Amino acid sequence: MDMDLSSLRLSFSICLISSLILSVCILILLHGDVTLMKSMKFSYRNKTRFHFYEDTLPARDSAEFAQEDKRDIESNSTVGEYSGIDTATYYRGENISDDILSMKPPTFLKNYKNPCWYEQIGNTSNRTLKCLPYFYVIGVDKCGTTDFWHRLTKHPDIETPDGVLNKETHWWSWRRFGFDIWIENKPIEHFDSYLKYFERPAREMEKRSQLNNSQPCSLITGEGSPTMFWDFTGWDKIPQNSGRSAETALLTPDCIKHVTPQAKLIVLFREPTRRVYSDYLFLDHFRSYHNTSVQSFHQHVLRAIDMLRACFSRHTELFCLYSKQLHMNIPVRLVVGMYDIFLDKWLKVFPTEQILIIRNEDYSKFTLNYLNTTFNFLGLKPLSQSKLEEVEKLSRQHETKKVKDYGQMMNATKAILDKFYLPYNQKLAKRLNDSKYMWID
Ligand SMILES: *[C@@H]1O[C@H](CO)[C@@H](O)[C@H](O)[C@H]1NC(C)=O
Ligand SMILES: *[C@@H]1O[C@H](CO)[C@@H](O)[C@H](O)[C@H]1NC(C)=O
Ligand SMILES: *[C@@H]1O[C@H](CO)[C@@H](O)[C@H](O)[C@H]1NC(C)=O
Ligand SMILES: *[C@@H]1O[C@H](CO)[C@@H](O)[C@H](O)[C@H]1NC(C)=O
Ligand SMILES: *[C@@H]1O[C@H](CO)[C@@H](O)[C@H](O)[C@H]1NC(C)=O
Ligand SMILES: *[C@@H]1O[C@H](CO)[C@@H](O)[C@H](O)[C@H]1NC(C)=O
Ligand SMILES: *[C@@H]1O[C@H](CO)[C@@H](O)[C@H](O)[C@H]1NC(C)=O
Ligand SMILES: *[C@@H]1O[C@H](CO)[C@@H](O)[C@H](O)[C@H]1NC(C)=O
Ligand SMILES: *[C@@H]1O[C@H](CO)[C@@H](O)[C@H](O)[C@H]1NC(C)=O
Ligand SMILES: CC(=O)N[C@H]1CO[C@H](CO)[C@@H](O)[C@@H]1O
Repeated sequence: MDMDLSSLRLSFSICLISSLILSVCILILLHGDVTLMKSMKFSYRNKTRFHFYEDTLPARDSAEFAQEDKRDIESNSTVGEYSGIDTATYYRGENISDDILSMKPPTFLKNYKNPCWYEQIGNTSNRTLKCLPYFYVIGVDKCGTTDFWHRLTKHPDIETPDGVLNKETHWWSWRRFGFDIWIENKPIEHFDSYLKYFERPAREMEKRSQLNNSQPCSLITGEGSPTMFWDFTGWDKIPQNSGRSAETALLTPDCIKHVTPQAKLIVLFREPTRRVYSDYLFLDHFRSYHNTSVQSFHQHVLRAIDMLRACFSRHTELFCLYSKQLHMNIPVRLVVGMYDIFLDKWLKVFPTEQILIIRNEDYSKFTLNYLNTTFNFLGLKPLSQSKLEEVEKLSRQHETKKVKDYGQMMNATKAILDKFYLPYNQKLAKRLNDSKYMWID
């Protein structure tokens, strides 16, 4: 057990290095954007934002695509532009979150399994292949997503994105709103910056497609930002939510469904009391003070529960769970383990066939089977038994010795947390019709 809880120090080092590299990349990207912004502002005012290729025929070869593109330019076609809606929808180059729900969704090329389209460069016949994720590992933090991702992406038909650990962008939950961990006012990352995470996979797909253009390209890409599942604290920055309450708000699932209706989602859950302790120890790395102990955990759990109760007494449950202010101040991320509440939001938008739910405890025990299940879920070709075993034997990722360093949480803390999570676990077990989500095994 505690599979994502050993060798965390190593992971921290990797994280640190990745963060450094990421920062440099962001700087480079931002710098690169300066020129883009100027020309894009022009386009934006003229309401000729992206050009999306409208593909209506089955797999065609590149020469035909080029022909079609030329025709579109010559006829001044507006086919595939973002948004027919008059309100400003795509604030490229401005420090305002993009209005995803007003964008005209891209029309995807039929000869790529992954959602991809051609974007025209300026008014030339040059174009680049742009891609969005075919799948998302949406969460949850400290439920073993890094290990899962590491093994999953050993499949030869999966290309990893750029981003932290070649896994996380945190764009849907954080970066599109200018958020980061405990930060709420970074410069906004725009949709085109998000697409940059998938530039390399897109190039690989194009290469593979050109090698064998009689076959639809079977390469896919995805991302695994564990905050996606639960962090809806940017909800009030979504323009369609003005005048809406937290209960009726449109959230990340709605936005993803809007741009990629066929997206496949994978979520890993773990017994929430163990998860939140692991989370607390993990977050020590990001705090300005390092005062972490089983005692501080106990005190902080009590305070977190008080803060939640105080909020619930004044506001609705969802309002509190989506409150940026609460997330900025609460000393323990208790909210993350209230799985049922967030799962409800995803299931309201996506059909169950598009969501794969895995318990971390089961994945740890039957890694090979769950990987095989996931490959099937993603419509990937099955791997041979020997290849599966090879992937299974890879060393555990993101395990941490932290619990060993700090010791198990106190029994009193565990009792409080178990009691706190019980009703949410019950609801989850009922929703999924499976008592294993009570975590009494
Ligand atoms: C394309 O649009 C420009 C500017 O709106 C216009 O001057 C030109 O005639 C159009 N070309 C075609 C082929 O419609
Ligand atoms: C396309 O761009 C070139 C160079 O930027 C410019 O000279 C030309 O007029 C543009 N064509 C149209 C149709 O806008
Ligand atoms: C089109 O792309 C090629 C290769 O990236 C580049 O060399 C060329 O200058 C581009 N042409 C225009 C008109 O942008
Ligand atoms: C824009 O970005 C800066 C950080 O560079 C941030 O402080 C600011 O609050 C952001 N938002 C607006 C609307 O300016
Ligand atoms: C193209 O795909 C077909 C069918 O999967 C395969 O038989 C052929 O070897 C592939 N060609 C290349 C160059 O990969
Ligand atoms: C550190 O923890 C101890 C014991 O839990 C507490 O008394 C102290 O105030 C804490 N310091 C900070 C800066 O949180
Ligand atoms: C993996 O899934 C495939 C397709 O359902 C199945 O045929 C195969 O037996 C599975 N392999 C293992 C090791 O479970
Ligand atoms: C904590 O609980 C465990 C298992 O329930 C028990 O074995 C242990 O003695 C308890 N520790 C204390 C200090 O009560
Ligand atoms: C729930 O699961 C039980 C046992 O697996 C099954 O008999 C029952 O029909 C299921 N109910 C629903 C609503 O799916
Ligand atoms: C505000 C802006 O950039 N307007 C431009 C829109 O496009 C026309 C013709 O392409 C330009 O003349 C305008 O300057």
